[in-house]
Parts: sequence; structure tokens; C-alpha cells
Amino acid sequence: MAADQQLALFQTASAFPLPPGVKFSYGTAGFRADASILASTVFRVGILASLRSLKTQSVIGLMITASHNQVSDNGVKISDPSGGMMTQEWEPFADALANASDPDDLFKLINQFVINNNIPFGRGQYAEVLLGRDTRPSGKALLEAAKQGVNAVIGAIAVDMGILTTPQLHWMVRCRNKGLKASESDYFAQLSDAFGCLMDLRSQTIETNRTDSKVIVDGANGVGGKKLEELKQGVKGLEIEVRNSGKGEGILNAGVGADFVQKEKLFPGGFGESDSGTRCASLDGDADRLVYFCVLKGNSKKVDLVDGDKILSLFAIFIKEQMSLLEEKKEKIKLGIVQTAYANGASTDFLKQMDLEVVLTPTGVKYLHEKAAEYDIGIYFEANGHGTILFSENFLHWLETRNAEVSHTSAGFEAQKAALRLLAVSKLINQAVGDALSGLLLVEVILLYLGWSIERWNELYQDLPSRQIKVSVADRMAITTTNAETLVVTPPCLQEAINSEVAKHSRGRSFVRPSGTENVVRVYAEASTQQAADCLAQSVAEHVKHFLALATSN
Ligand code: G16
Repeated sequence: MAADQQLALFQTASAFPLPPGVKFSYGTAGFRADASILASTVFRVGILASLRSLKTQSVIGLMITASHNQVSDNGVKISDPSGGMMTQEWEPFADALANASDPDDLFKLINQFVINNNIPFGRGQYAEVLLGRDTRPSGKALLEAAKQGVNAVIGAIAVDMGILTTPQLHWMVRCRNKGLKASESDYFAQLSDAFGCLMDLRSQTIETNRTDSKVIVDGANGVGGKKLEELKQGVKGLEIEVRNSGKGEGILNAGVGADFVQKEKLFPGGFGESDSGTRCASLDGDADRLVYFCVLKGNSKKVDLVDGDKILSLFAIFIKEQMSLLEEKKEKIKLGIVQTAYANGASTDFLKQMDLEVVLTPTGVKYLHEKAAEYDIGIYFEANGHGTILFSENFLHWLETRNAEVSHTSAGFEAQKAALRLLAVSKLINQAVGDALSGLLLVEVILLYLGWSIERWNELYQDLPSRQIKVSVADRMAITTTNAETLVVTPPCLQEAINSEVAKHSRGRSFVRPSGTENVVRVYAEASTQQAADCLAQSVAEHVKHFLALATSN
């Protein structure tokens, strides 16, 4: 490594010492921790992003957000050139960088990694990193740390894209690397144009049983509400009311947002019984998750939840219908559905009854996205509302070329419209990562296309009662799992204990896993009644505490 590069790294790294006694890990969605201890991590991820840009010779994204976590937390993650999550192959290096004890250690690690991976490094090289952050108060200072990290690599430049939703930044990175328009106004224009196109392509003959013309959206007091206010200016034919839009109505993610609504099954702050009968939706803190809900009357803040599984089912119905209209291609299009173990058992049964191929991956969009990309059309969603629809380049190319042919029969005309709809969906729904704003517009236009109310949508199947709880433990990483997190490997005997609890309940199912974004173990349980699901979750949580206490004492 050249002397000027060495000096630049040493000088800047000394300003960002590692906090004592902390071990950082690039978890489900990057590094997350209390914001007060993150400056060194974010600085080092800035360096990492520059190296990734040099290695791929492409634009890379760096997003500062802790999404659904409490406001005092923050985090940082990297977007790869495709707009997807950073390749998992670089995660061990990310961990090593974040935990390097001093500038000397950091320098050695970087030097070795650059050599091992043939990264073009030094004068004459060019790297570019787009930086984004959500509305957390700690974001501004952390963004400065990221800038310094990027700039510590000679030839790398950091471009501050300002306050964005996470999916916006991923979308921009993808567009930049494809040579497409990539500004925020381009993002808004693409979404509203594609929405308009799908509105125009609706069949005029469908009878509607909808009485509700508007949707009320909870912005989690974060960036999503603010951006939705801007997006809706260009959206015609849909009334969107935004609440908790981050203009001082309350605290980010506190009693509001998709995570709260999905886990607690209660309506968020800013909503009340007077909203019953209206379609409501909730975004999370960085607007990559979306759930819908209906406020129940006289029922102590309870809601009927329409979660990520139901959004997935709605999308699958729509896509399958368009595929069946594309008659000549019907057999050859590979459509795949990707879920995680959190998917409600009733949703998986429903999708399988539709004759769809359903696969499970571990939690984390990075796993679901990778799997969904194997299909012509891959639809992935986590129950928590994080997901999207991916279209392969080959399939999009085929749609475009078939559209150029003029059709003279009525079936041919319908097929052409179906192809146009699928092309419009591929532009509306974010191809880089799950995106609550684009997901919201797609749900809305599909409901209009089908003439469905939220109640009709919710009746697709009845969720099995479920419960999720968090268990605080000394070392959550003592739990390891296999089979898409459905089975515990360590500590020994915990899985047997879970099995024996599950066997006590009709339609019982339960699994446990360490969270990759919070310092907790998550417990999920479902059963044929709510009481049984609650009881199963509680008893499994007790086993988790017991077996982890044993593991730590050994
Ligand atoms: C992130 C990930 C999601 C994951 C969630 C919870 O969401 O992107 O894929 O489901 O964390 O992960 P865990 O259970 O490991 O804590 P977000 O919205 O917080 O970025």
C-alpha cells in the first residue's frame, strides 16, 4: 500500500476509536447498536464501501438506519451494485473490520484483504459511494463518519443523497449502475407513471364491492411518511392520507409503525375507533416494510391485521392471473414464492393450494431475495411486511419483444394487456429490495383491479392464531439453528423441549432464533386458538431461558 494511502488511513482511523467491550456483527440487516457507540463502525463501513466499489468497479450504497429499532439505536448497511444487500461473502471481512482493535490492526486487515481479493487500490483508481440516512437524530453525525471512511480510501468519493428511505437508496444504486435516471424525482416519477399505467390497464367490466376510496397510512413518525407525502402528489386516482409523517406527531417507532402493528396487533398512535371501516396501512421506520390493518370497533385498540403473508398472497393471485392470460407462455414461466418460518401456516397452505412452488429461507431479505432471483418471477415476503416481486432480465426481455407483435384475436389482445401489466408491475415494484411505498401502490391498484375491499382481501384465508415474543438473554448467539431456522442445533436438548411443548397443542408449531437486529431471542408460536398460541410461546420462552442459562454456566 502506498505511503500516502497508509497515512490517510492511520490519520482518520485514529479519530474513530473502537468503543471498549463491544463486539459488532453484520447481522440480519447490517450493523445495529445504540447510536452512541456506532461512529467507529460507520467509519469503517465507509472504508468497506469504497473497497467494494473498487472491487466491483461500480457505484455502491451506504445507508444509515436502524429501521424498526427504537430511536436511540442506529445502524449501517451496504447496497451492492445490483441494489441488493452486500454479498454475504464480504460479511466476515465486515465483522473483522468493525472489531479491529486499533488503526494498526485495521490497516493490516485492509492490506491483506486488498491483496487476497485483487482489489485495484491506490492512485488512479475511482470509487463512488452513495450515502443515505433516515430521520434519526444521530444520523447526521454518523453520516459524517461514513464520509470520512469513504474518503480515507484514495480515489473514492462519497455522495450525500440526503434523507431517504432505505429502498430509495437501493433503487438509486441499481439505476446508477444500469445507466438509468437515478434521482429522487426519477424514483417518484417511475412509481407514479407505472401506477397510472396499471390504473389504465384495469378491466372496465369488473364489478366493485368497494366503498372505501381512500387509504390512511401510518408513517411510523419516520422518513416514509414524509416521502409518501411527496409521492402522492403525482399519484392520480387514489386518495392517500398520511399520519405520523415525522412532522413532530410523536417518536419514531414508538407505538407506531409496521413492526408495532404486526407484533402487537393494535392500531398505532394517531388512529382511533373512528377509523374503523377505512383501509389503513403502516410503514416501518425506514419504509421497507408494509402491513395493512382494519381498526375493530369497541375492541380496545385491536386490529384485523393484513400482514406480509396476505400481501404476498394478493400479489400471487394477480401475477398468476396475468400469467394465465399469457397463454402461449403459461407452462414455461417459472413463478416461485419465498417465505420464512414466520409465515403463518395458513398462508403457506393457501399458496400451495394455488399450486404454487413455495420455499422457505432463513429470516432476512438477503436470503429471500437471493432465492426469489432464481425464478422468472419470484415473489418474496416476510410476514413482517418486507418483500417485493423480482422479474428476471430474460423474462422482461421476452415480455418486451412479444409486445412489439401486433395481435388480432381477442385472446391475443388480452395477452398483450397482461404483458403490459407485468411490465408495469416490474417498474412499480422495487427490483432492488422490499419497498413499502411501491408495495402500497401495487396493493392499491390490485385491489381496484379486482374490485376488492380490504375485508374481501382479508378473507382469502384465516390466519392461525400466533404469538411472537422477545426473550432477553446473556448470549443470544448461543442459539444456533438449521432448516431455515425451524430447528435448534444448540444448545443441546432445547429442540426436544420445544417438540414436546408443540405436541400439546392442536396445529401447534414453534421455533426460536437469535435476532440479527436486536439483543434478544425471538420466539414464534402458532396453534389453533389464541390461548394455545400464547401458552405455547410462553412455555417455549421458559425453555429458552432455562437452556441458555445452563449453556452459559457450563
Ligand atoms: C430487518 C431485515 C428483515 C428482518 C428484520 C428482523 O428488517 O431486513 O429481513 O425480518 O430485520 O430481523 P431479526 O428478527 O433478525 O431481528 P428492518 O425492517 O428492521 O430492516
